[in-house]
Amino acid sequence: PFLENVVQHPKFLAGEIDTTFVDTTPELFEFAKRLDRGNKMLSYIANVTVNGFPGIGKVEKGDYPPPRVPEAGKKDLSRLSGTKQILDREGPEGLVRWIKEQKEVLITDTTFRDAHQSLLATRVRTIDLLRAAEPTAVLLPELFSLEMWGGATFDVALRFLKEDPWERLQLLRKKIPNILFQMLFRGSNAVGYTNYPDNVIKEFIAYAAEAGMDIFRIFDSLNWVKGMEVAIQAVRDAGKVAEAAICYTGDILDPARPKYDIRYYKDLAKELENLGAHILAIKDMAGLLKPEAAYRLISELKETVDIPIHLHTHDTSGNGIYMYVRACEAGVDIIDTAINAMSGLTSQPSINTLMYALEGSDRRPKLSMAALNQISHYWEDVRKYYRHFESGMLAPHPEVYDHEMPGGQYSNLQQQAKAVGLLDRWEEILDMYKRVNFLFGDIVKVTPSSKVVGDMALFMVQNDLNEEDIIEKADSLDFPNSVVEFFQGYIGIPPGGFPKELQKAILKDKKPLPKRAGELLEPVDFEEVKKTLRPVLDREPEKRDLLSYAMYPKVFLDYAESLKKYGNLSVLDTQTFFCGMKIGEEIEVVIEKGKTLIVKLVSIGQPQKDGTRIVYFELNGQPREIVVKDES
Ligand code: 3PY
Ligand code: ZN
Repeated sequence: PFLENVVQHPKFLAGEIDTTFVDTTPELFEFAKRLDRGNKMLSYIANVTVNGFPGIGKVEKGDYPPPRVPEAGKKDLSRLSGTKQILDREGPEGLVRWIKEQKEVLITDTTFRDAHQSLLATRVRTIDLLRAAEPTAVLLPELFSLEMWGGATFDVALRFLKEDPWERLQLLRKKIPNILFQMLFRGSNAVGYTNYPDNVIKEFIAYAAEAGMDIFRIFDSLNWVKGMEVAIQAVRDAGKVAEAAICYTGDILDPARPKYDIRYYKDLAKELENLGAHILAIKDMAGLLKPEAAYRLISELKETVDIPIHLHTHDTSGNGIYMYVRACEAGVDIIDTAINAMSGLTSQPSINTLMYALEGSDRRPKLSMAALNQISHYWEDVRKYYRHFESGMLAPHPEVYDHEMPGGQYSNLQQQAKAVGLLDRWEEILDMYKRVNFLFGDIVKVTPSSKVVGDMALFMVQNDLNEEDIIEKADSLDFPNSVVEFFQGYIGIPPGGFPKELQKAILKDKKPLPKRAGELLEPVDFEEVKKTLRPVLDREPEKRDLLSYAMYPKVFLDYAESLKKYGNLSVLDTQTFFCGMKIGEEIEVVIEKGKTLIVKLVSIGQPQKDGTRIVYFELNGQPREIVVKDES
């Protein structure tokens, strides 16, 4: 009202009031902006304190000392030199030459991506990654690469963490200029769960390359090479490293599984090499590769292809280290491990353990044991902030060799089973997962094909169906959408094609796609997306916004909504982000360099008639009240 009075005053309207302060003191407006950002942050804190965090509910903050951030010394980051400089200087071919000259096995650290995707539901936030970034760059400069992006991180960052995944990539790049960055790219499904038009795949890769990505591990969830071609070519066009992956399925030691025998892998490896892959990855996403199988597979692949071989596994069975040692003996070039505190079980094997396992071997990596321990201590401390997302798996799980379900899916499907009241039939679901795999013709199971098998297994247990029923009662069954689309060919074609009779029964009057989905889908018109997003973002949309929206339209719009309501939440410490604050507690939030909010939670009022509560704060010493709706 005061301001309105001023601007309507006759003197003001007549221009007789001196308003040059508007131009001469822009900090006044900066101050207003900061207050606004402060209020938004308080709104978020008030809301999470009163209502809890989606999926975990209201939980109290743990009382932990600050994490032990390793002392990285005062290093000039721009003088660090590592594999990144080799790629930038010599290109992918030069990098490949260098890899082949190394005697030691090279190490990709997955702590920033797959490790937390597999142990903590992908929930690790940028702020915690950033604190580990500089120590990792300075103390472990001999690492081959850091897998730190892609897979499920893109979706989870936007959907649950309300963070921009592109910003994560750029911030980490600034702190780690010397180690190659690596991402997991799901072929024609990019970083999503569905097929995208080819133009989206190409634009996504080109932009990620510009934003600092170096190595793209490209896989297809059915090992369908056609589903990988567009991505491989796009990475080559961007001058980056195309790492084509074969998903390891079945068991080459088992003569009863001839579909995925050694010949299958050798032929596929050759095909990917011919297609222009710079590196071949063996992606053992469920941890099914047994030690002797690894020895045989790697030995024979080394004789089959000239490009380096990069092996990925999960330690679910507990055999990961022994398997890696055998792979090293067979001449594997690069392997994926995680920092000890984030390793083991459904995550990657521990690099700290592997260093001891390879003692006395000329393949032992060149890494500092002291540095590995220090960085592990940091993650040991930080992991506690994410305790609500732990899977609960306490011991190795060799049964994975039997059901073949990837670790990430295990806890997810359990949640799905719980949601439909089937948790007490979990053993049956596991058995059905295995049976569905054979019903579908023995297929690769990894995102998104693994979800199709999981959905079908749940559907069959829920409706008490067996294999015969599916064909006989097909007309009266309403199959899950993912299953119908799978048999239409939306995520590709499995080796040997679909079982014909089953495909007919499931599709009923629907037809299979005549061509690859990415070719058939209408290209995304990025100019149109720009028009959609302009009013939503209140600014000119950037390329990254368009790409995020193309991947996940609804998730991106919700993220934009959160940004408007609460501002940039990635700056908030992790415990407060998930648990809110305790009464009387004071925290600092650095909203940008040199700008800090000091927030104190004073008290929370009783619920009012309209279901709201007033939350009383002090913001930089000034009292503030925030009204929130109590959802309980
Ligand atoms: C992903 O696609 O996210 C995976 O990690 C598959 O193994
Ligand atoms: Zn993995």
